[in-house]
Amino acid sequence: MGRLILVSNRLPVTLRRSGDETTLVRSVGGLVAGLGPVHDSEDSLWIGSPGGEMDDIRRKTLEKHRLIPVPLPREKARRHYEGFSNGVLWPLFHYFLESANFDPQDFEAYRFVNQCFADVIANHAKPGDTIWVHDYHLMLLPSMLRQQLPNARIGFFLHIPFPSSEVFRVLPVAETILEGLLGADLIGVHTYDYSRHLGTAYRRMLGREVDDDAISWEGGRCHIRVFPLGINAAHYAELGQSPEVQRRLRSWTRRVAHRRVVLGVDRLDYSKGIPLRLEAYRRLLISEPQWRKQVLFLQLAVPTRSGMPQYRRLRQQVEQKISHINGEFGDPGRMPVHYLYRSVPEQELSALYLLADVAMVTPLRDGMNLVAKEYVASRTDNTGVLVLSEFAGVASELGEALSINPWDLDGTARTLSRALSMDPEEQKERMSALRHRVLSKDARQWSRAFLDTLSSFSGRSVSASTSGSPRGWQARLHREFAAARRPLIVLDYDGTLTGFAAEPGHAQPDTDLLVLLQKFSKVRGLEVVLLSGRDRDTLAQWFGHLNIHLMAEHGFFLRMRGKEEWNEIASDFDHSWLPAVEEVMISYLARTPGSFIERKHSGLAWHYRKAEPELGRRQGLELAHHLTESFANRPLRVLKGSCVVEAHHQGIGKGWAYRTLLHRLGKRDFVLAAGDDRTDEDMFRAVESGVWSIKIGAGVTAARVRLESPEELRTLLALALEARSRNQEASRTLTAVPGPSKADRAKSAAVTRGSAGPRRSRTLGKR
Ligand code: ADQ
Repeated sequence: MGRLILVSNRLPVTLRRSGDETTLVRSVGGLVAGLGPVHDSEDSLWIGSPGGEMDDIRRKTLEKHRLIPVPLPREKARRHYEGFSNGVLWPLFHYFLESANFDPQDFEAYRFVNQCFADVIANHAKPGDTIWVHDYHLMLLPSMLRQQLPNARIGFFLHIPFPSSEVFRVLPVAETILEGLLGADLIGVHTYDYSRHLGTAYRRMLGREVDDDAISWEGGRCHIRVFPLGINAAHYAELGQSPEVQRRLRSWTRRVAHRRVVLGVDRLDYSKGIPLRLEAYRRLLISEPQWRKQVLFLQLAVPTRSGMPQYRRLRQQVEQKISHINGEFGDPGRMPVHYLYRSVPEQELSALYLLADVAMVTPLRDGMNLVAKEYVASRTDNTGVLVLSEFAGVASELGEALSINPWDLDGTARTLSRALSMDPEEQKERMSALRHRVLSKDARQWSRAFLDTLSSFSGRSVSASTSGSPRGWQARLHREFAAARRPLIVLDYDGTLTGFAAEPGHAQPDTDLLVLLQKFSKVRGLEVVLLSGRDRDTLAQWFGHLNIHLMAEHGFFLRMRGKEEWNEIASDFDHSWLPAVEEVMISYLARTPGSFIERKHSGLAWHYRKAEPELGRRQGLELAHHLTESFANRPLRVLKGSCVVEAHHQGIGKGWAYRTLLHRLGKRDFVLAAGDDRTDEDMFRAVESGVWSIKIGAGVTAARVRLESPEELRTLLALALEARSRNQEASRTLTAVPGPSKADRAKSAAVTRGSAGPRRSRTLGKR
């Protein structure tokens, strides 16, 4: 078993030096709350920046706690943290578009810092280790790590929301960020919404197919899964009973003097919605004056990112708001808002959770929000009311809370009034249901679920197409083809046997190719199939004279070798969606000069090879997305190929065609299947292990091996043919050699026992 390497931007501690002594203080925040228990109980290392000067003493203190610092130059670290991470990604991912200020130099620093992390991790990682990267500060790291450690097990967890792709695409480097994450075997997020948004971004912005919540890429498969973070609920429940917490609770109870307590606990961040929460409270005090003397609003705010101007402004705004409310409704000695701007020890926090009749967790956006869960876990007597923003990730788990929209100030005020007046029976009913949920999933289970899922995915992720020396596999393929008795070769045409022409009609086969196919068609025992997306007439016109099988429209039609007629492989398909899809394609035709529609029996294809490349690419992504979403309930499949978007009957595809073909032709002892685009991926996924599936060109693939161009494939095929002729030549020579003596025969049988027939012939023939 390898170790777990946790990676986050900051180490979970701050170093304090007094005299000769260096001590560690654990930082506050959701990430530390979630991962702290994992680090405490696992054989793990935690790698992150120390957030200050480093020297030997500090380094050694950290190492004692299995903490490894990543040293960063100060200015780069600032640009990475304040510039890009918290000046762009944080606001954008929380839907504060106008607060995101993109500066290319900040992004360069972001890239630089991610690379520093990759280098330190690569120095510490050993084979078998699991690397678990956390959060938005390190979104390029998975792919950087994958380059340095191709076989590593890499997970990534995003603690903040992943926004709608409409918001995400505002980011000038959005595509780079998406590519950066692909190096992970598994990406975890808190909610289904975030996973859907991420999948849509891959589909729309990179044109990646996301199937089974996974994205295939050149080096493997990257899965997206939902893991809502839990807290150590049992700990909060126990903590509340401790004498220290009870003492603090008594002291607070005296101070609040019979008033009802409404509690807010947050990092002082604009995403947490503190000013709007205070305004909603103010409106309650205006509309229902009876609460003015009966309620205390206690806002606990922990300082955060205080070097950044937005955060300094927020602090001022919150403090002004509080003094207004206190000025408006307070009496000396009885203020309606009590404000604490500091981090408090967990015993204090626990006492406040026990004190509060109502907890207001009202962020404008929040990835999850652990305060809501901590409050619920603390309320062991099932009293108390949670008022919860519908824009917190945790809202999808805590349905029994009173839900609010934080922008609806009067609505929030009314809900707060309802919370303050809720009878104990209803409180109990809601709180016990909430507690049940929060207690059932804690931080340990969360990390276990993530790590178990990660280990089930990795290992399978590294595509065979990247392994082994090219020479090695080609020689093996040739040997196997030469020895096979019933081989099968399935070839796509455009992009596989020939390059692309601007007009599909101009891509006629050249003489060399026809001669090559002719030679193949004469090989005894061999079945050759041309499986193309093209229509029947074109294939018949170009290849009809050859003694090979033809499959048109991705296998919808089959023309067996030596026959004139085409057969429709399946005829009971629902065609009714065709006109509606055609209408959508026509609208894209009008908007994309140079594009055109190809009408086939099995579906429609919109080609944009001749369009302006960038426009064509964007329109292609959009059309594919449009069709996928709008026709989700119809029996059609949308595929993005190379400069083409196709819609055809569900179930039809080259994978299905391949299986049908095998069924008709019977078992084969050698199969080569070559193709270049997404439509061929269907076939690559359908083939059995042992089949030589060959991807032509760059890009996503499930194929076993890769060649760069149609020319390389033609060379491979020509050499395969030669190898087979040599082999047959050798067998003939063998038959012509005068029979060996009885003693020789016995000797050679002993040498070659167990090896395949033709191979034995060649060995003997050479002698
Ligand atoms: P945060 O934005 O930090 O986390 P949250 O999940 O609420 O938000 O965690 C805050 C943590 O800080 C809680 O454990 C809380 O107890 C503690 N805390 C807050 N104020 C404090 C104070 N004054 N003194 C001491 N402790 C205090 C990010 C995302 C969240 C996501 C987490 C975890 O923004 O949406 O839930 O990561 O993934």
